[in-house]
Amino acid sequence: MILYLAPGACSLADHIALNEARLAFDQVKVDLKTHRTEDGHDYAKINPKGYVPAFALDSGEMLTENVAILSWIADQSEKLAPRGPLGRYRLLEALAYISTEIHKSFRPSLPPARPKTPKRRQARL
Ligand SMILES: N[C@@H](CCC(=O)N[C@@H](CS)C(=O)NCC(=O)O)C(=O)O
Repeated sequence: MILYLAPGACSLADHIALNEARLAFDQVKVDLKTHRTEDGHDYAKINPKGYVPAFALDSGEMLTENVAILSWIADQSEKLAPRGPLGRYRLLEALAYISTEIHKSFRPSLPPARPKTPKRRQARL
């Protein structure tokens, strides 16, 4: 498994959860400004959404979105998955709250996925 991450980004949550679940994984840093991986690959080909995290499973399938990746990790570990009939929904409740209500307040400090104005248009302004 490979976690694509960036220092100081929300991929830290997946990094912590993988360690808490004691799962073995490789990590590849992504430069969010150049959109290249530390090993020189074009990140757009790995995750066309352009942001981290992305998580490559051993099957070769790619998972994106923190809610999905963190849910997958929780499913691998009894320690992380809440129990009981509402356990799965409590997990989704917490992940949705963090992802939508808390994470959005950190977004302005991160570089945008793509320039807000197309480059050609910017040159004319
Ligand atoms: N919807 C995504 C958002 C991920 C996200 O916003 N990642 C930020 C880091 S915390 C990022 O990569 N920003 C750089 C960019 O958008 O190019 C998720 O919840 O996983």
